[in-house]
Amino acid sequence: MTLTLLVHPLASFCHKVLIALYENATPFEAQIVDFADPGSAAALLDKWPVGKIPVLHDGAAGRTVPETSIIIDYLQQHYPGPVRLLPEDRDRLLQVRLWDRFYDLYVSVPMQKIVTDRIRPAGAQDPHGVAEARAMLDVAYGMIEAHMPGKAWATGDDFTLADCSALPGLFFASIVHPFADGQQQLAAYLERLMARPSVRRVIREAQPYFSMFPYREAMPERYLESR
Ligand SMILES: N[C@@H](CCC(=O)N[C@@H](CS)C(=O)NCC(=O)O)C(=O)O
Repeated sequence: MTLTLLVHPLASFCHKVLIALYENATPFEAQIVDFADPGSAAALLDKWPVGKIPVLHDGAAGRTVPETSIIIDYLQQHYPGPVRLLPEDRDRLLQVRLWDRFYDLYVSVPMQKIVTDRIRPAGAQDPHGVAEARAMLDVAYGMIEAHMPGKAWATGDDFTLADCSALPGLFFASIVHPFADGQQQLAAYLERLMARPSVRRVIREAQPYFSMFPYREAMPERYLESR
C-alpha cells in the first residue's frame, strides 16, 4: 500500500482527512497512533516532531505530509478522485481555503480547548481559556448561521475541503457547546454533513472509542446509534 495515514479513529483532525480519503475511495493503510504507548508516540515524533495527527506517508514518493489541509491538497494533486475538494477556479478556491481555516481555527481549536481542559490534571484547569473558547464558538456559530442560507455545503453547491474541516469541529462542538435553539441553518448543515456516506463511515469507526471522549455523558443517544 502506497499511502499510510498515522491516525486515531476518535481524533477530530483525523476525521477531516478520513472524510477526504473516503470521498474519493482513495486506498490507504491506517496506522493507529497510541499516545500512551512510547513506541507508537516515538514513531509519530520521528515523522513530525510537533506530535500532531494525522500524518500521511507516501511510500511511493518517499514523502511525509503533515497538517490536514496540506494532506488533502497533496491527495488532490497526486491521488485525485471524482470529488474535487479544492476547486480549480482561483476565486472559489479562496473561499474554500477561507472556510477551511475558519472551521479549523474558530470551531475545532476552541472545541479542543473545552474538551482537553476536562482531562487536565487536578488544579491545572484553565477556566478563563475555556470561557474564551466558548465565546469564540458563539461567534463562529453566529457567523455560520448567517453564512449558510442558500448553500448546501460550506461554500456553495459543491462538497469541498471546507466541509471536511467543518464536520469534525461541528460534531464535537455541538456536544460540548450546544447550538442555540434558533440556529436552524447551523443545525441543518450539521445534519447534511452527518448524512454524507464518508461522514457516516468516519463516525461509525469512531463509535467504539466514544467511551474515551471526555464529554461522553453529553453525547446525544443518536450519535451512538449504528450508522
Ligand atoms: N493543525 C493540525 C492539528 C492537528 C491536531 O490538533 N491533532 C490532534 C488530534 S485531533 C493531536 O494530534 N493531538 C495530540 C496532542 O496534541 O498531543 C492539523 O490540521 O493537522
